[in-house]
Amino acid sequence: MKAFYAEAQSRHAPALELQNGEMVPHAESQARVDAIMTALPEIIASKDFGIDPILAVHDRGYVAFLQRAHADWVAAGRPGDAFPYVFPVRGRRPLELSRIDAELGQYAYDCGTPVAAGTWDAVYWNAQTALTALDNVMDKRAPAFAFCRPPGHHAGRDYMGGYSYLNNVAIAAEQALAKGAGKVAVLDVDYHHGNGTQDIFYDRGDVLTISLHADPKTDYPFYWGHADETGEGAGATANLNLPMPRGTVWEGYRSCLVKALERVAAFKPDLLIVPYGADTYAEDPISFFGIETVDYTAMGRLIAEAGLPTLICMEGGYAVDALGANVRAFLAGVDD
Ligand code: SP5
Ligand code: ZN
Repeated sequence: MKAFYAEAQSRHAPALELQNGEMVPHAESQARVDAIMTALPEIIASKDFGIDPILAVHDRGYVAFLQRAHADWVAAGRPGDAFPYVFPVRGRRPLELSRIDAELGQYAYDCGTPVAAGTWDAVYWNAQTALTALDNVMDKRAPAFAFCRPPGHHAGRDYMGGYSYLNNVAIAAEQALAKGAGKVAVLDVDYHHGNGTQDIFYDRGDVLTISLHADPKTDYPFYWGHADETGEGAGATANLNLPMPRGTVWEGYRSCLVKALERVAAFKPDLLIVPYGADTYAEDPISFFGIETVDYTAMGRLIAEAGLPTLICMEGGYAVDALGANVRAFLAGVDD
């Protein structure tokens, strides 16, 4: 399968994140890149589609903030990466905010998603990677792998969180519609709920969003991903959440995936986008499912049986030692 990446994506290298009360080394590390690279036969460099496809999804003010946040942080005399510490829980109404801390809180929802020196360059090219892989899928009608990194599925129209800054999957979905696809389905198989993608398309009938994930009653991101979130307006019924308990192994996961694929088939999309996270893996250090490496091949195969043009975008997966094997196993299943 063709795989796409842009070198600039490696410029995002945050040092630390806040996890359960401690500043710890950032789980979304360059070591993940090295691990996945070894699993991919040939990497094709991404093309530049410009800023417009990004602005078709994301708020202009948010994008401008991402571009200057780290410079503003440095100008304020701060060390390291730009971190929020105060959040507008009473509502994010438009305010003329100038202090970097106020803006960080306005645009972030957690303390795991710092803005580092190279973050903007990295996420700009990350989106280009998704767009290049999409171009390949639409052109060749063969599946493609966008080696997106950092992840994207937690990022909303105007917010960052969950290691995500720009929503690569949403940018690709919107571009596919602009290029003539009538309907797009997103099938998110990362361990965590794809809250950003859900929010972006919540009132849309042309994009079906499905997420299989750990129950938000016990797991991040807590405030989204519950089964009663089904969409609204034109998108009523076009969102499906399939939360599963901690400890879920392939057998239980598989029956949820079959349900999800039935919904995809009924929707009759022109394109399927799969945000793939290897953090469902049994040994993942921050997650609690029991999927094994061989199961990823079965997962990929089931998804391929949908018989749709398919774009796979990388999301999470933090067991670095097994990450290459897990990605390879999944892609092998899709390619079978
Ligand atoms: C893309 C993606 O996978 N983002 C995940 C972001 C999760 N951030 C919070 C994780 C908290 C995990 N706490 C469990 C610690 C176990 N020692
Ligand atoms: Zn995840």
